[in-house]
Amino acid sequence: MNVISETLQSLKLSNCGTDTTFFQAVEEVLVSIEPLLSSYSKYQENAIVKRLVIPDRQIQFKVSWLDDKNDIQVNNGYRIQFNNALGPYKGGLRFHPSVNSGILKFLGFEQILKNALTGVAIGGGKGGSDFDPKGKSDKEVMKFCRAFMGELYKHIGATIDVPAGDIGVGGREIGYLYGAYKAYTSRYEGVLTGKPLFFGGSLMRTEATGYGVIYFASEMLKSENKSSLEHKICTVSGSGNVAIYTIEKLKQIGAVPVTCSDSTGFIYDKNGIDSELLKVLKFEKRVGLEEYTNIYPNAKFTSINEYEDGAHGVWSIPCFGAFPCATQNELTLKDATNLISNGVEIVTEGANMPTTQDATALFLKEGILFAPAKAANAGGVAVSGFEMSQNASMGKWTSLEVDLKLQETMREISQNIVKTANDFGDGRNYVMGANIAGFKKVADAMIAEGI
Ligand code: NDP
Ligand code: 2IT
Repeated sequence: MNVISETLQSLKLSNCGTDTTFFQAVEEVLVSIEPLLSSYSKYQENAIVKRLVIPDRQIQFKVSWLDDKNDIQVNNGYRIQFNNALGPYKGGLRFHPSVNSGILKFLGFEQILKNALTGVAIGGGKGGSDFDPKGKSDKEVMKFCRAFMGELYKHIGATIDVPAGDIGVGGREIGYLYGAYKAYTSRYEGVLTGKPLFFGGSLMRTEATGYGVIYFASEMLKSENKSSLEHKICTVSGSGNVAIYTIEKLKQIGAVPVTCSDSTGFIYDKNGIDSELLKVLKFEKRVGLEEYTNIYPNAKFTSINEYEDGAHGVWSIPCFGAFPCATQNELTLKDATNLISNGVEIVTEGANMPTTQDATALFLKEGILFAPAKAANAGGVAVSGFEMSQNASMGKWTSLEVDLKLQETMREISQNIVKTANDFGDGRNYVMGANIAGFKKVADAMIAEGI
């Protein structure tokens, strides 16, 4: 279809060199919404595709801060306010040396459709910095956060744009960022989510993304009349917020998660990964995964230097369910081939776009159940939306209330996707179902709001 190829062509031409992941995310969406675009002319008449792929605004700023030696350090800061048709811009902040505007555009674009699927009134955005929290003291992280917020506070607000965490940004960073926002503005409002519990955080926000991933996978298995995850061997990548609570929920429902990974390598523990130990290693000690074997000498650590060319060690372990929860493009065609030949039955994306395009295509072709990130990991931002509601009403929901609402949200997302995919002729294609359902909601709001 013309509008799809024209849009992809113009994005390719305007690519500033860092936009490969953004292009990948847009291409995946546009190709899969083709059946919707050819059924309804209103989306083309209102130029929705062209309007959706360009952010409302991209803010880039300098962050200068003093390290512990009193030397001046300088980083880049960003906030991409992508689309607010459905509500205030909403999406995480990523602190990682790989951050650039292209990565944040990919994440911001995905966030628009993900947030639409949650049913909460939130638009899409993303931000962050190339600052690396690794190896920095608490004071350095605090000083960086204060300097970063020194510019960001001018652009955000509880009804304008509400950032949260992502890679490298957890409770510690959100606490410092919130303190800085308050210092600059004198406002005590729900401007960030994922806050610590004693100043406006929601119970269950920490667990929400990982728990939601498992609720979604369980719904998917149920709607396919397949056996549940109980007693099944599962592989998980990552060892941060999303991975840890994915592992924790897998264990709660009686599955056996046998792997986790980080940027140094992966752990295989056939008795099941100890998620409590991961919390200590990653959130308190902030060390590499090899230390896991100090406590569990029978677990095996494999360094990334030992990985097969083009593959990632975790995905060589036979499993029923695979849960990529680390970062983008961490599950390649070679990994998908390994997983399929080892009998994988369900792949659920906890990270954002962890599966490469050719690997996704292979899973779909081979009939493997495949849950795309914008649906499967939407529980995190959904509970962020619940945190915004609690802040706005100055209320506090119990863990049980939040957990039940999270389960209901993941069930509704799954049912909406299956219905949409069925309406467009392929009920098992959750990628198409998620993209069409998310796109349609945002596009209809954009049309109703005019230009
Ligand atoms: P964390 O920073 O808590 O953990 C990230 C994990 O991934 C760490 O184990 C880290 O290893 C590993 N990792 C990061 N980058 C790389 C890399 N380039 N190569 C290998 N390993 C890497 O982040 P989260 O758990 O919050 O985020 C993980 C994924 O989930 C991301 O894609 C994020 O966008 C997505 N997500 C997060 C949500 C949330 O609520 N936090 C919500 C929805 C999606 P190491 O410890 O060595 O750095
Ligand atoms: O990718 C994501 O959905 C997140 N990092 C969470 C965003 C949020 O606003 O809670």
